[in-house]
Amino acid sequence: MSTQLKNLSDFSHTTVPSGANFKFGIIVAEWNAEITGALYNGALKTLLNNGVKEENIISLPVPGSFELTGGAEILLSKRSDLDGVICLGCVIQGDTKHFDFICDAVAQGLTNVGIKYSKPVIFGVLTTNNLEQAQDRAGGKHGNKGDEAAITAIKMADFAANI
Ligand code: DLZ
Repeated sequence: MSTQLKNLSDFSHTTVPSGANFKFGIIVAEWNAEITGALYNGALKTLLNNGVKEENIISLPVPGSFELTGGAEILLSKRSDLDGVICLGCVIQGDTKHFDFICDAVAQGLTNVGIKYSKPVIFGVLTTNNLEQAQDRAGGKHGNKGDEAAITAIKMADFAANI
């Protein structure tokens, strides 16, 4: 798909606004921790490199990707000062239907939370057939989905601020 054309960490084709005035939450799923840890490192570094102040970032773990929706909902209900939430996870296809249920639920759930709060809730979730595909997108040959999620959060927070 598109990762053959675009590296997830290459933003040379686009203008990224400053994140200096924004506050973000980062919620990280603990399942597939090697991958989600790499996504988190990428997202954090990218926020900081684009002007977001360290004290304006709150980072929280949840057990698995399924819990990202609840985590985002709880965080935004308690922290109305946040401009958006970056949700990071990795769901790897197994032998059961779990993959489909989790992916569908998280995609729909995060969409709903974003609409409810009128704030960017970013889907930084890798949904891959195997571990290698995840590694390729967590700092490997296709870049880092965490970087992409952080840039998307800044862009959407800027979008909201300029309405
Ligand atoms: C149960 C489960 C499975 C099988 N696979 C994954 C996965 O690949 N990635 C992930 O983030 N979480 C997985 N989980 C855990 C669920 O997200 C969730 O934490 C549990 O079903 C408990 O609600």
